[in-house]
Amino acid sequence: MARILITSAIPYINGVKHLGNLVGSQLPSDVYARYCRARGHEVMFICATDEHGTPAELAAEKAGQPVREYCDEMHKVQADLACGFRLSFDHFGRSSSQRNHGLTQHFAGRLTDKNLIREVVEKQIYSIQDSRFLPDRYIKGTCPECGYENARGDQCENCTRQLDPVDLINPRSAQSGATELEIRETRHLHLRQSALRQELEDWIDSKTDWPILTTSIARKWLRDGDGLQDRGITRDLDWGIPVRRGDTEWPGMEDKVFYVWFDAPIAYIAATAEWADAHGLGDNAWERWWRTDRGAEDVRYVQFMGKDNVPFHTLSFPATIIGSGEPWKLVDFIKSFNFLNYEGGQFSTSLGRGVFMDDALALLPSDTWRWWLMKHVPETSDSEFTWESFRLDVNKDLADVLGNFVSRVTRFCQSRFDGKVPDGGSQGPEEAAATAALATHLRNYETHMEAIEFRRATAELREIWTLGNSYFQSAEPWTVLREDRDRAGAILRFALNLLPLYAALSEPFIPDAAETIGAVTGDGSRARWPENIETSLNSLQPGQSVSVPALLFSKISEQEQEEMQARFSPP
Ligand code: B3M
Ligand code: ZN
Repeated sequence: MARILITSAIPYINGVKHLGNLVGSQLPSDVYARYCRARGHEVMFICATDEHGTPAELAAEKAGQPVREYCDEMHKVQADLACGFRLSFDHFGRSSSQRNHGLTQHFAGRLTDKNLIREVVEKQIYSIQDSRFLPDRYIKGTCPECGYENARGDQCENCTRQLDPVDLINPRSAQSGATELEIRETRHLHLRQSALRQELEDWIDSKTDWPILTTSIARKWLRDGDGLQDRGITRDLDWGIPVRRGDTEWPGMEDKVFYVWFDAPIAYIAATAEWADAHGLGDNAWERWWRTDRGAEDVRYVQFMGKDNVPFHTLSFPATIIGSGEPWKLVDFIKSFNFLNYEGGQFSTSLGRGVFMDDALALLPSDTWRWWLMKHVPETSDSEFTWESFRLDVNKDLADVLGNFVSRVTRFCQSRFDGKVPDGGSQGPEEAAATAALATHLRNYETHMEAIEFRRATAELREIWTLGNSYFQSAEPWTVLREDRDRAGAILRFALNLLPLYAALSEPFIPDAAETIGAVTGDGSRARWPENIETSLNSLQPGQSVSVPALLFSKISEQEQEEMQARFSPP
C-alpha cells in the first residue's frame, strides 16, 4: 500500500468550464484517483477553484457583481458540476481561503529570508482612460513569439510563452479596448528564480520517467532562459492575497496583492489544510501529505494539468517550494495533456464555443462523457470532439458491448434460471481460454493505469468487455440448455462472475454504470479489484440472486446527434 497525493490543476473561477478544460486535468485526475483507491492505496485527491487575478475580476465585472460574491456563487456552481461528473475530490477548496492567505504569505516570508525576493521598480502599462494599471489579462496584443494577435498579457494561449504585458505588440485594454496607454513606474516584488536555475535543472534532469510532453516544455523554458527570468509575484489589483511576509506588513506594498500564479499552486497545500479543517482534524492530518519532516517522505505526489500550465508547475512552483528551504513535498510525476478541439476548431470560453459542463450533464449521463473523453484524452497529441464520434462510441462501446452483455446475461438468468446463480456443471476449455485472455488484458490494463496512459487503458478495458460478449455468444448457453442444463448453468455462472469483475474494472471511468453492474450480483457496495482473476471469477455463490438492471446506456440516434450538433454549432 502506498500513499498517493493527487492534485488537479485548479480551474479558474470565471464561469463554467468546457469539456476541453474537464479532460485537461480534473477528469483524468479523478480516473487515476479512483484507480489508486481501488488498488487499496491511501489517496488524498485535491482540487480547488482559482479565484484571484484578472480572470476573476474581469468575469465579476461582466456579471455586474462584487468579486467576492461572484466567487462564492461560482465556486458553488463548479462544485455542483464536479459532483455531477462524479469527480471524487477529497476536498474541492478555494484559493481565496484563509488557509491560502496564510500559506502564501508564509512562503513569501521564507523566500524573503532566503534572499530570493527583491523589490524592483517596474515599468507597467497604465491606461490613462481607465486610470489604472493593466496587468496580465487586462491587456491583449500580438505575441512577440508566434504572432498570435489575441495573446493575453500573462501568457500566449497559442504558443504557451509566459509574457509580460510590456512584451505585447500593439497592446490594448482587454476591458475597455483603450489604446491610449502609457508606461508608468510601480514597485513590485520579484522572485529570483534565476538563482535557482541549477537546482531546478538538476531536478528536472532527474525525472527520467516523466512524459515527454512535460519535460520538453520544462526544458524549453530552462534552455531559452525565458521561463526562468526573475518574475514579478505582485500586482496592482484590489482582489487577491495582500502582500505580507508572514504576519508582517510590507511597507510600500499596501495596495498590492500577490500574483495569481504565485498563490494558485500553493492552494494545493492550502486546500489539503482546508480538508483537515473541514473534518475537524489537526495540522498533522494535512502535513503528513505535504511535509517530508512530518511523514510525507513516502508520499507519491502526482499532478495533472494541461500543457499550458506546465511551465508554472515545473519551474515557478518548484522555485517557491525549493526556495523556501523548508521540507515541503515536491511533485514526483507530472501528467500533462494536449488540447481537445471542438468540431474543427478550438473550444473557447470567451466565444462560448463547444460543449460546457452544465450543458453536457443536462443532455446525457456523465458516464457517457467520461468514457468518450477518456477514450480520446489528448495524451500524445491534440484530439478532437465530434458529435459523430461521440454517438458512435456511446452506441458501440457502452450500449452494444458493455450494456448489451449485462442485459443479456441477467435476462437469461432470470428467464431460465429463476434469477439465481446456477449450481453444478463443469467448466471447460472455453472458460479456460476466456480466463487466460482476461488475465492478459487485465495485466495490460493495470500496467497502463500505473503508467497513467489512459488511451491504452481504455482500449484494454473495452477489450475486456468485448471478451465477455464473444464468450457468451460462442458458448450459446440457450442452445446447450436444451440438452444439458448443468453445462448451460456453468456457462451462465461464468458469465455472471464477469459482472463484479466489470464493475470493479470499469469504476474509474464510468462509476455510475459500475455501481449498477455491481448491484446486480452484490450488495451495492463497491466491487472488489480482481487481485487474483481465478478467485474473482469464482466469487459468486451458487443460489444467490441476480437482478436485471434498468437499461445501462441508451443509444443516441442519428437524429439526436444532428439536433445536438445543430444546437452546439460553432458560432
Ligand atoms: N487556473 C489555469 C487553468 O485553469 C490555472 C491553473 C492553476 S493550477 C495551480 O488552466
Ligand atoms: Zn505566442
